[in-house]
Amino acid sequence: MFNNLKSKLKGFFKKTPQDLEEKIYEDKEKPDIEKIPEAVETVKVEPEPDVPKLSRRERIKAEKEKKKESIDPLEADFGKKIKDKDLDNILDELEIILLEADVAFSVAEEIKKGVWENLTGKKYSRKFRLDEIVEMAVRDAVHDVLKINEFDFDEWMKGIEKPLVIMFVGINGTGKTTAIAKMANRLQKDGNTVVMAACDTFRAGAIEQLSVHAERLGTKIVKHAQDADPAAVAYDAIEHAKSKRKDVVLIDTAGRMQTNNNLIEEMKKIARISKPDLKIFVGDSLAGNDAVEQAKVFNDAIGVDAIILTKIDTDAKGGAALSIAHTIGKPIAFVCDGQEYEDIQKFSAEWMLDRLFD
Ligand SMILES: Nc1nc2c(ncn2[C@@H]2O[C@H](COP(=O)(O)OP(=O)(O)OP(=O)(O)O)[C@@H](O)[C@H]2O)c(=O)[nH]1
Ligand SMILES: [Mg+2]
Repeated sequence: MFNNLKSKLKGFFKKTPQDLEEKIYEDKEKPDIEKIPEAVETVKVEPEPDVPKLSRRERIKAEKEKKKESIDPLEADFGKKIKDKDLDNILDELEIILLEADVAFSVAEEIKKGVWENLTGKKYSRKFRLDEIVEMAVRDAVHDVLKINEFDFDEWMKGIEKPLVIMFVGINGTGKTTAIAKMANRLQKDGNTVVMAACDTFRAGAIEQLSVHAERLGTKIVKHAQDADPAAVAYDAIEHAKSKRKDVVLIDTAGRMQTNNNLIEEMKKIARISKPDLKIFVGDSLAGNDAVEQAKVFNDAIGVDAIILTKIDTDAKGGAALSIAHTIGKPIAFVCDGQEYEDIQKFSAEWMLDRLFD
């Protein structure tokens, strides 16, 4: 009797879900809701004949490998512990790379300290070497600094009431006047009307220099005589732009050392009168350690909004970008890479990272 029941049950388990369904309705029996899903499940889990069976050890190993893949290399909880001595050695090497790329010493030190604090005592996945882990962490730290408040000038422009006023500041000879000419060219090509304000009334020849660019580019320039009050020039340029419905006013200012208090005060006055929508600090990519002090003084005086880094075409690697951005926490809007009007590009953190490390 039991043998018969066993063979019936065998037959039942070999059936597919469709067979079962057909069978149930063929017999015109009321479907047993409790039994059907159970039966379907049993059919589904029948082992495939050609799947190799793993031993317990093999299964554990496979499971670990699977876990490894989904793990952050810096947070592996079953990896190798980072030894402070090894970490110090690798970080010293990376610091030299940063210094060779013109990153200011204080900034390189701070980045190193931050990475050390993040990694000390941590475990890391055996899939990586320690130097790879540390380089990844330094790259991340640098990337974070460069990405701070990413600044898309063209997007920013769309939201500002016209005429929008942009003031350029920085120490002597960093490329402010050239950057203004490049920006005028870029803005005009995008269909904007531009007014240049010749507010460097301090250096002999500065008004003439800007006038030459204005003439070449067909840009309106507002200028006064040498030694005139630069704030008054800025005011006139903005009034002109308002009355003639011009789109953008670009204010050129005299180069001034961060140590010259009189000229720093004069710059504050230009900013107070012209109320710029954007104050751009123009920094030389070769500035090195000095970049930190410059950026601090200009930022404290008028509140810098963005940075243009110039002369990136020289043999500078561009570490000044990192120093300035790290010191004042402001975004780098553009980099200038030559003396032609087209030599101005939007800044990209990824591009700078490759330049620094490769
Ligand atoms: N190679 C290179 N030279 C540049 C770049 N930008 C500016 N220059 C050159 O740097 C020199 C100084 O440029 P300016 O634009 O006069 O600098 P500035 O900041 O206005 O100078 P001051 O008004 O005296 O403070 C000029 O010879 C420019 O041609 C650049 O991106 N690359
Ligand atoms: Mg100038």
